[in-house]
Amino acid sequence: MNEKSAEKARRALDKLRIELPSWGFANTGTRFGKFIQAAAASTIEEKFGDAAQVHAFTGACPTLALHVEWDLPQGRNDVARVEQLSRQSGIRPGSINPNIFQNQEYKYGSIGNPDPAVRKMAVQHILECVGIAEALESRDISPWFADGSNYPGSQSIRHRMEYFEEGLKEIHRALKPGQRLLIEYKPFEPAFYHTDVADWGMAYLLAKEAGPQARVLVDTGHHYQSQNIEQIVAWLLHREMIGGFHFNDRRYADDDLTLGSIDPYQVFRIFHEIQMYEWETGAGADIAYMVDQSHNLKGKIEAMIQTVCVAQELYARAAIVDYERLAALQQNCSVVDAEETLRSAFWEDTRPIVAGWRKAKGLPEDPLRAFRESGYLEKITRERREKNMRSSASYA
Ligand code: LRH
Ligand code: MN
Repeated sequence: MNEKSAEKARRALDKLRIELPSWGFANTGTRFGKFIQAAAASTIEEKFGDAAQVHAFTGACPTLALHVEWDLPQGRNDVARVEQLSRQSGIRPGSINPNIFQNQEYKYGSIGNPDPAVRKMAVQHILECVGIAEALESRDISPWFADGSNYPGSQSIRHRMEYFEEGLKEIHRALKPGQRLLIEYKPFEPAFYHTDVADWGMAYLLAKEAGPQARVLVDTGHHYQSQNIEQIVAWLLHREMIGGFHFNDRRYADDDLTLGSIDPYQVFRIFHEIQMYEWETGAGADIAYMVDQSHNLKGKIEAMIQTVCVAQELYARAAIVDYERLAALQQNCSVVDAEETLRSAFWEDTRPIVAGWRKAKGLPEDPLRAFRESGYLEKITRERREKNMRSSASYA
């Protein structure tokens, strides 16, 4: 790789920040159960501590996404505790994720529920999340709605749209200046006939309807197999309606596997669309890069370190694309040369550059190895084993 490209990669790495999900450090599973890890985090203290480890070894993830019911079960009353943990760990609270899918009342939906009392309850919870975000100086409130139905005819799809429009407008009215409402879409699961916010277009229209501080959140696992995700990203960039990503990887559905473990070229193509947009417009795309994974078999902290490293390597590859040349080749419809210009960047091994970037920042060149040699895992395993092994593994 020539020095010009290496410098472009280093500048891109200086910019890239990845937000980690608190729930990615906890024992999670599938509907067929979960395999308990003795070292997993189960308290907000442990989640901040583990996130601080990943940031200490990678230097790229200074914020932690919080899921309110799981991390702030007392709502606003837990804010002071979270602020204290943030000061202790050096990790800032990131996006605030409401939980409008777990409570029994949400059986037939949250803000899309035919029952106005349940809609009110869901909107109230999200309004409390807006308050928590303000108190924690977090910018983004990112609700995901499991709302939908399982059988044709069992719900009015159009009535539920109206409920969503009303609810999101009420929430948007409560946003403080600078705050953003990130609307996440998902085609199915847990609803298996229709999901109210099923794709980017529905999220886009609801965000536009809600107000100017609403954006769309793209979870890479929330797409049908044949969907062209980078084309969706290009649309949302073009319309300045993309707010953030939940990065993960999948072979089949919303598998929440580690980033780039199945299709690294997919992630590269997404980063390419963003960096070519930034090159062409000269404007930084205002995107929150977040991870949303559940590590059922891999060690939680190791999986996070892997994820951040892969994101850095792929983001650096997209940064070294010769955009001047590519734009000219696209204009001339030089198909093969344009493709080769993009692909040749993908085949560049950016790991030495990323390792050098870390070294220059006083970070370990190999974060995974440094973490393994740190003894942190052995320490938390001793501290947490007894508590974790007591927790239930079964689904039903
Ligand atoms: C839904 C989702 C959402 C989170 C949850 C943990 O599939 O992607 O972003 O709230 O996972
Ligand atoms: Mn998600």
